[in-house]
Amino acid sequence: MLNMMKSLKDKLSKTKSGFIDKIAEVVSVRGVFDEETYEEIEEILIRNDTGFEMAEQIIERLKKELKTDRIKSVEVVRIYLADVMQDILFKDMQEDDDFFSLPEEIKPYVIAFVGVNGTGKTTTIGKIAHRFAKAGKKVLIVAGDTFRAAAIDQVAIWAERAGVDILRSEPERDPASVIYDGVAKAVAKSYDVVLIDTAGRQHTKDRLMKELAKIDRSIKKACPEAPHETVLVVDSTTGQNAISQALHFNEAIKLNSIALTKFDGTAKGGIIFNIKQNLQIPVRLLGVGEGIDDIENFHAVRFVKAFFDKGDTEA
Ligand SMILES: Nc1nc2c(ncn2[C@@H]2O[C@H](COP(=O)(O)OP(=O)(O)OP(=O)(O)O)[C@@H](O)[C@H]2O)c(=O)[nH]1
Ligand SMILES: [Mg+2]
Repeated sequence: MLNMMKSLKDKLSKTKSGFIDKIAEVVSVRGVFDEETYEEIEEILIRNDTGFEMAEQIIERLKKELKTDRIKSVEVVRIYLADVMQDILFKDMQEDDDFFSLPEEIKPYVIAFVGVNGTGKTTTIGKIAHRFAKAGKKVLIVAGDTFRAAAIDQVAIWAERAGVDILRSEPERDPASVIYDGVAKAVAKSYDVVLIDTAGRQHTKDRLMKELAKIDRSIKKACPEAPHETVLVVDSTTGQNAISQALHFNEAIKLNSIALTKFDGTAKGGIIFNIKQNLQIPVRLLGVGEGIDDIENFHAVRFVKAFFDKGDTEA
């Protein structure tokens, strides 16, 4: 656990320097907590994709907290800000939420991955497959991105790395029918988990959104209660657009959770607060690198700790 904490902290270092360190800088340069300082902090929050309303909410709470105390050091602000943000993220959330712990009675547990182009769907599936395989689960990846031959090869490489089975087809077959075959196979052969890869698609393209609804129907034909989880994979560097992606995808196929990828590469961590403010869909996974182990359950407390910790002490 300590090791994991440390690595998460390291991986968030870029995000921190674009966000928390800037706030600390403002506070130490200005030295006082006047309106202007608060405005500058608010601006940093907004620039980091927190969203206007969320930034206002954070500032308001910070003002309230700080007023009672009148302490004006950077360290104290760091602590208060961490508290306020943790509170906001933690609200209505189960801290022990574990994506990788599946209900025993559901077999196969079918998880579909959707999202716009290049967000990290295939990579995320590879990482998740590896986790489940390590836990002794019988995993089937379904190569439902039949659009490009290269996409099928890419997901096949991940299946091999993770040591799990894959159902693949010839390129350009109808994705809904390939996915039907995959889920039907998993039902027949008693797989524990099915991970369905889908082609990246723009949320504004009606035809592609309809295709997603068709995919959903064909999954249900093979397994009526499935998909048990539909994950929207969002690139954390996308900014505000993430919200509109989620709303559009959620209309085509009911989303259960969000995997926020490339969190290691963004200097703008605020999107996580923005999602909390604007969507009813929880972030359950964080992608923090390109390697097979670079995936984490999202825990508000751990996340905020990693985010705010100064680096020299163990979180
Ligand atoms: N740094 C970093 N890179 C990531 C992460 N997740 C994915 N990537 C990279 O993002 C790029 C796109 O990843 P893919 O998994 O191919 O994305 P995709 O959503 O399947 O793409 P399409 O199928 O084309 O829509 C690859 O270069 C991945 O290595 C992450 O958490 N961190
Ligand atoms: Mg892909």
